[in-house]
Amino acid sequence: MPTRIETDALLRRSTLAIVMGGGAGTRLFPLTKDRAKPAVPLAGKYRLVDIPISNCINSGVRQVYVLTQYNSASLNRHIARTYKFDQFSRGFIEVLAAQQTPQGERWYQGTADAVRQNLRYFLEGDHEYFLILSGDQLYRMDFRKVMDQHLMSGAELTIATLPVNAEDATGFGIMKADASGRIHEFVEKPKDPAVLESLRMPDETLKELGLPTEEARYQASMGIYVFNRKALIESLDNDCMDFGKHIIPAALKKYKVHSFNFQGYWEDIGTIRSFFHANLDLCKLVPQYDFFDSSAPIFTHARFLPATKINGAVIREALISDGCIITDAHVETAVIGLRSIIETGTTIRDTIIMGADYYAGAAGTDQSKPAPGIGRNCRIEKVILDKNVHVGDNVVITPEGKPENMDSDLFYIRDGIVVIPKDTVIPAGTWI
Ligand code: ADQ
Ligand code: ADP
Repeated sequence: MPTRIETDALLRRSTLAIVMGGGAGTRLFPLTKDRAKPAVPLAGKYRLVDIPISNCINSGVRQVYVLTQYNSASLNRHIARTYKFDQFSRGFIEVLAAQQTPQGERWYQGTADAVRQNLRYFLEGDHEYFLILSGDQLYRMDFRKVMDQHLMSGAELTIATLPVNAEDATGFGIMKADASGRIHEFVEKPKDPAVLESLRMPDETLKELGLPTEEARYQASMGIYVFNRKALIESLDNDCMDFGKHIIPAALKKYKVHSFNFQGYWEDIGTIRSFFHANLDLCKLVPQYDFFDSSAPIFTHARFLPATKINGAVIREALISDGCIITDAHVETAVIGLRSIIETGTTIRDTIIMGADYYAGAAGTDQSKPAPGIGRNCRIEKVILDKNVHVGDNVVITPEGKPENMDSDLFYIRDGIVVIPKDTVIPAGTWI
């Protein structure tokens, strides 16, 4: 077993983290309409990318690249303002956008392709370990434990895994490992029930993990990988596009590939539906994900906003971020983002309000445009209201009586959730 000091030193000096910040961005559309996926606001005051970066920092990994499909001002601004290391440390967090590469006319086509196209940057340093992370997951993981196990097992590639049920298994890379944790089979998103059955986790493993044996479980890839340098270089020396579909199955034949069994809350937040539910889960009496854990805090841009002002309201199970002004409103199961203004008589239920980047009349803003905020006597239910949206008085927004999915000028509906895109102005009296 490596000592704590040895593992810490390897994570600090010899490990480079690569956050996969998103491909085409269709699954979170329209939240990704005007911004790169890692910049999508989360839980009122964070952005998606804060989760993997905070996990890195809390685990001692301070050299991080974020790969994204295109550059967006909000992402660059967020990273530049939030993550600064002192000049004596070798730490950095940098965004690499597909559009900026010299061969820029060819966009990334898959996760492996995205890493391959930037390999020259990744290999510049003398890093021995490459930690590849997804950018759209809500979880807290101590990568020191992953690294301990990677070193102890002598693996050249370690994949973080968690047990899932049969229904979910078809959406993941599913593998079969032996008692030592070595993986011998890996099938990306198995659709064939016979194949799935053959990958079922043995009862002994379930017992070891303290899980009931009645229900079938499958060992699923979390899309989190630790590659040794040589294994990464060799694995990408081809035209394969995807880690899950191509690189991992091929690696099993050539390298020692082990699984790391993760235990804890983990949620994919890469679709409108999962993003919506994970945010609202944070409003519960005891949320599954703990933003209050000060031993491994989630970092974000420190904004120096005033405390929220509440001029009378009924608020039940809600997150209220900094800098809001709420007047005689009814708020139930809702995430209320930064600088939200909510006027008298308005009801907000099962909704995410992302807030605003500025207040009315702020210098440098377009004064002719109605200010962000929600007017009087509105009813807003099952909605994601993106940033800087103006909602006039007497507006109703609800998916009730509408199709599960639809597009219109002012809004989109995805999986029965209404999404109002950034900067939209909804005139007074509108019924959606
Ligand atoms: P998926 O999530 O379906 O499966 P994929 O679409 O390849 O895999 O995305 C993985 C991550 O990379 C996501 O965070 C995505 O946003 C990002 N990404 C995709 N294309 C990218 C690109 N061109 N540039 C930058 N980032 C990009 C994967 C594995 C499965 C595993 C699940 C777990 O393939 O085996 O079970 O993740 O969620
Ligand atoms: P945050 O991290 O607070 O979400 P952003 O970096 O997205 O912040 O934006 C916050 C700051 O950026 C604002 O204080 C403002 O100065 C500026 N800003 C961003 N978008 C706009 C906009 N549409 N109009 C005016 N200012 C903006």
